[in-house]
Amino acid sequence: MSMTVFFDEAHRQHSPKGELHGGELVEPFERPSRIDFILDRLELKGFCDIRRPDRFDPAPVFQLHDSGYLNFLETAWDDWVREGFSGDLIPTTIPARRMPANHCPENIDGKAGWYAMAVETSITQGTWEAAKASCASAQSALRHVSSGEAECAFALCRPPGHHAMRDMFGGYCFVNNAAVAAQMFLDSGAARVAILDIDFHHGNGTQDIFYDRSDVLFISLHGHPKHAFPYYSGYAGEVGTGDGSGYNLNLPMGPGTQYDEWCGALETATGRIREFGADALVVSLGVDAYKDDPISFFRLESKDFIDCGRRISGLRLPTVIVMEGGYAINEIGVNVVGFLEGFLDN
Ligand code: SP5
Ligand code: ZN
Repeated sequence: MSMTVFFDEAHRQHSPKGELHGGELVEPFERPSRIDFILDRLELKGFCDIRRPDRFDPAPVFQLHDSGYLNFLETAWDDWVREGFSGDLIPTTIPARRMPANHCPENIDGKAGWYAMAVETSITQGTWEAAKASCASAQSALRHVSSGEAECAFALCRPPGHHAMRDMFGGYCFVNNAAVAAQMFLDSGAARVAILDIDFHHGNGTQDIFYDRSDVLFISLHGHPKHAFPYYSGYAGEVGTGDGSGYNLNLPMGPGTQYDEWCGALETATGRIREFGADALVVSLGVDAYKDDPISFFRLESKDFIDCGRRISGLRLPTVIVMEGGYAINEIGVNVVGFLEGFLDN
């Protein structure tokens, strides 16, 4: 048994020179070689159906993201160069509490801060091309499943997407690939879609996009925002608003959390998904909950990702698995492919 993988090598066009970390520009944690390690492991484990995605479809992306924001992403690099800068685009100013922030600036530095939720994420010449190709992989995986051709598919997305809000980039994310896949499930006939986000970080972008909607249930297991990025989002009290009230479930956990506790949260999540009556599932698959991840603080072992994949597969739903984070480069392939193997094994 195997699973079709969708992947576009255009991800390489997004390759920032540095990431602002600890007061220095360090080699970015979210780097192109992450994908190479995953591809190597897929090959070793016999996942041979690896396809390039079809063309990028902008329609569902414009449905979920702000058009001014998408236009910014498309033109940001050229505007930056025109301004006279030659380094990667990193905003220096973000609208902070009590600033009126009623007008998007025209200046590119101001504009980039307007559309940013964090400043560790640089924009480079090929960022927009890579982000579109990444989203196209999620879209092709979605079509592969929603057409009934397969019960599941894996979108090997890079850059990741779950921190991308309706009108903000950051956390290494630009376009919310998982949200786009969920929306496309709905557009193809599903009445209720669940998004289960097991990346170590809170999926603040996905939460933001569906916060007032009851047709998409969003559940995130993550490092408690008291201690972990994105810090200002991810508390258990964030349950949704209006029609969406009760359709957002945050399960934050503290430093040192191991699989027994994490798995309890996973069971809470799968229980809620069953009760919701989801017709389809999108998994935001980050493997940064791994014990040796350099920027995270959970203690999952490689074998735990296999068990986790098995349990999620037990939901027996049409499923699109979307790649998010994971920065322990040497183990990223083992952990991602372990999840897929567990998923297929159930
Ligand atoms: C997709 C994804 O996983 N994005 C994560 C973005 C995290 N960006 C900022 C991380 C700051 C981490 N600081 C941790 C210090 C550890 N010693
Ligand atoms: Zn993450």
